[in-house]
Amino acid sequence: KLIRLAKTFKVQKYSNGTIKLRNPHINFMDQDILYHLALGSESHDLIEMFHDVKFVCIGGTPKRMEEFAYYIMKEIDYKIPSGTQLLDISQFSYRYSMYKTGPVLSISHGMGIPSVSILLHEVIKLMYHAKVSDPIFFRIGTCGGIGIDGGTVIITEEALNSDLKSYQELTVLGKKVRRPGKLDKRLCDELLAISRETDEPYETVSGKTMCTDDFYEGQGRLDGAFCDYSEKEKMSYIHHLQRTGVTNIEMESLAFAALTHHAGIRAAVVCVTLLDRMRGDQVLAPKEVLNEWQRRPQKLVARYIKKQLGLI
Ligand code: R2B
Ligand code: URA
Repeated sequence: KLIRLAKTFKVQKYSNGTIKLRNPHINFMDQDILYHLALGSESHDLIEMFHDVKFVCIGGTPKRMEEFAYYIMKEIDYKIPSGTQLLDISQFSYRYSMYKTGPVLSISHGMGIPSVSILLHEVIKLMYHAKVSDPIFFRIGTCGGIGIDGGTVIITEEALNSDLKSYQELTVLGKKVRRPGKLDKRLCDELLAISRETDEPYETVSGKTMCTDDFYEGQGRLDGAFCDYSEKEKMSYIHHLQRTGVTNIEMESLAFAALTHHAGIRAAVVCVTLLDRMRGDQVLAPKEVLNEWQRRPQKLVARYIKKQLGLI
């Protein structure tokens, strides 16, 4: 079985680290339009534009990912001509935003599994068309903590669905297909080790992340438009999650883990908690505090990238 697994894993990449698409149809197409990125394999020279990418960082909002692009630009000392700005490469898709800062792509993914799945299909194909070698993917995001203070950074060990199973189940041609919500263990450990090198006034931990299809009832909140359970029932559910080893809840990690794993791409999910779900449901921290918290996953990933580039 191990040999079979190893073989399956091997076929996902060529020996130079470029991605081997698990789709025989793409090669027979005249052109592949990456519709939601506003890019195409014939309309754009994707190799020229993207072949030097090493890190793909995705996160929920266009604004946060624009800020990350400028932040990483400063951190890796990447220069653009003075008086110029970074360009939103996907601006005419009116769906996602994408910025390129040297070897780092910074892309917004919207909210929820459908949105991040569409993006990942196209970004994985982009890596293939551009002949990118061994890219590493990060999701830098936000989440709710389970018995964990707001402002804590959590690195996902594995992503679980709402039934606490470690796979994503999707329906393909009317049949159920399961893909494991696996993330790169070594990358998770490296990120944890890096977090311990600095003396930040907040904790960075790792744990299991439950990924849901809804922010309100799907995460057991009492403050949605609908709620058919009591506070006691909610709390007993949250305690059950904690006993199962769930440290946080968000809405994209499962598809992110399943699709990158299926493509043979090393990947990590780094999220900051906006609140402790043991204590409440509403996100109450002031805007400035939330903004500072949201920079914490970015800091950790930037430090990893700088190390990989030999800058520190
Ligand atoms: C975290 O925050 C969003 C919901 O507020 C969702 O995209 C997620 O995973
Ligand atoms: N994102 C989520 O999905 N849930 C939270 O509680 C906070 C952010």
